[in-house]
Amino acid sequence: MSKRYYLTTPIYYVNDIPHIGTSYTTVAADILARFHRMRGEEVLFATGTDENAPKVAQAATARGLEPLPFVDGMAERFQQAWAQLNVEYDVFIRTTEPRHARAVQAFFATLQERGDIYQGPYEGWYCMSCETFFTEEEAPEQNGERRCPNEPLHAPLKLVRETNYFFALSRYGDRLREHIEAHPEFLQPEFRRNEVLQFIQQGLRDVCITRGAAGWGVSAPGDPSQVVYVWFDALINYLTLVGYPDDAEMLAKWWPADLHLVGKDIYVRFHCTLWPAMLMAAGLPLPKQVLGHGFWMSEGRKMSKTIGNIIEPLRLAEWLAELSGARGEIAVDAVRYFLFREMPFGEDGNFARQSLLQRFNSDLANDLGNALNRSLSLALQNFGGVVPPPTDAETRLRDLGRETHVRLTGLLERVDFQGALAAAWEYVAAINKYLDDRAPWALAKQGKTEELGGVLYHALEAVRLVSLWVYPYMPRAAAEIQRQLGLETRLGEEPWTWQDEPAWGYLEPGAKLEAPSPIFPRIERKTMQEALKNIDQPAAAPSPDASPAAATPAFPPAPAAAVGADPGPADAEDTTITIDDFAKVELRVAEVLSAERVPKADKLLHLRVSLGDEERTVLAGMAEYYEPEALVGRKVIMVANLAPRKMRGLLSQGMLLAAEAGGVVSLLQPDQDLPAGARIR
Ligand code: ME8
Repeated sequence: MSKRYYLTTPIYYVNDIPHIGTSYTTVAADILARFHRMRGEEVLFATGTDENAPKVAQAATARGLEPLPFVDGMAERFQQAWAQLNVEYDVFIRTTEPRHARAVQAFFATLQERGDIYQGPYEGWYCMSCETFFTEEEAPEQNGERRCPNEPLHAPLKLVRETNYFFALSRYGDRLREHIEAHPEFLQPEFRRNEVLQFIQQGLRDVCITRGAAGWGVSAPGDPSQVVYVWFDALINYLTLVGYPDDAEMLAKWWPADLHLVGKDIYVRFHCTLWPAMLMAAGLPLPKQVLGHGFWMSEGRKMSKTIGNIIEPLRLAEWLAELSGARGEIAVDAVRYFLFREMPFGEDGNFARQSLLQRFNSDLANDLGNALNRSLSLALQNFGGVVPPPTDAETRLRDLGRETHVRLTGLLERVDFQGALAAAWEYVAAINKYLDDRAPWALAKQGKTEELGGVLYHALEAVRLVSLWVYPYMPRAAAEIQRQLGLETRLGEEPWTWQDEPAWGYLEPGAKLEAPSPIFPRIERKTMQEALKNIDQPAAAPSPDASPAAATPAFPPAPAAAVGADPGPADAEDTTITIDDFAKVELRVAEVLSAERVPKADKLLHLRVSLGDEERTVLAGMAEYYEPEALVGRKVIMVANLAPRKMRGLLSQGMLLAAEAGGVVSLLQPDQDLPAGARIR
């Protein structure tokens, strides 16, 4: 019996279109599903849509539609997007399906029977965007209203007072903590597990799991006046998918799930506290692992419809295809590659188009593309387009390939997507270095045909190995590599497999090779510069291997005295400063409270910022790069001890820092939510 692997993504709210964020989790699951399938495991990869939420009904109303036709259309949109992103899930669930309503009601009834659901009066502050209740302490009143602690831009919280059903979550704190401590692999990564333990430590409150207003959603069993709270409903999808409550055999086959992949936003409260407690209450085993990943930010903020800074991966792939001339499906693969190469899975990252283009050129066109093109072209020129005969003398890439394969397997088992790609690219670099060192073009000139054949066979076989490693990330590109290696016909016979030790010598000497044609055509420098100039949103942090963008003051230009170091005319050559010089600059986190254009000044924005204990006015030359509204609420970095300067009748009391490269200007900001006024050192 083959090993089984059941993995899930969150089911997404259909009030939003699929974007980089939701695509990130879904593609992550696709990568893992492909990896496990390659290892011969029976995989169940599930995703779906969360359709019973009040905000979904609200979104339908806003479009003048009944909820059902609206969610039908949106669910289709998600399915299409995943297909276009080369995602191959096994099952898709929609929470409006009758099988799911049955599962929710059965689950609810079980908990009622077991005494963990009771009725009582409820009063709480509800954020519709998050579909979450907050206490008065979590959302203190400010200016006569309460705002969502997760995102102040969400609509003000609404007070809900009614008699509802409650789930006795408070009974499960100790058992949850014991389970988490006894199973270190259960909650990953470790730092997020600690957040969960802290959350439980504070004491868990019972959760209100129904709403009194009968309407959109699943009604409580035996009480049609109550609709089940969307989170209680949504989490149960993981059981509906595997046959709960009707198909005991299927449930026994697939439950518990091996992995729930989720973003950090729904990790602590929902997937690591509420859900495991619900399962304990129902007497069901807990999932083997819940993994919480970080967030892609856009313009330094979480991507969301409320903020209006959504990036759509398919639009991005179209843009990349247009700039490079790559086939559409290959550009999609390149975007998939980028998402997992650029940002460590557990952490947050700021999305930057510039980094995407740079990685496309350097990693895909140059490194991988070159390794394939050079080996293929030389084989074509010197061996009439067939696989040359190997020799026993060449072992370097074989040995390194085996070592890398074992390392990579371990990394993917630990869901280190970035680490696995880095390992693969170290090997790609080794292939290119091998070709440089062994200089097959020189061997050809010298007529050393046997040696030449050995070198080329070795390089081609190494590229084939890479195609297997990148297949989970870039399935179409990997297939194209294999096609050019002449393996297309053998694909059907020998599926993509991931053995414990990779076969070496798979390419058959004498088998036909295809003519090389660039899979990732290089983007011209000029095209890249033009494209970056024209983008409508500022690209942000450059990738680690890109040349660092210079930190430039946004405005006003720093008078020498303000940066502490007086360069002095004679010292023009020596631009170094001492640590004491640098210490004179007081850099602090500032929160933008308001922003507006300065009349008759095209470039200037008039900002009010908070430094925690005081407010300042800043005039920043950012009007060409940012809409004023997009800045409000942002935390930026400010030089706080700059001599004030009067401009346009206003006194500017500081300077914001921004990075600039290729005509793109991006404000610097801390990658954690720090309080306004925090010092930078
Ligand atoms: O929360 N970066 O659905 P949702 C990375 N329906 N991942 C992101 C992201 C970003 N900027 N934005 C979203 C819900 N995500 C519930 C889930 S599950 C039983 C119910 C991803 O549409 C990430 O996985 O708001 C996050 O957890 C999920 O989308 C939230 O999707």
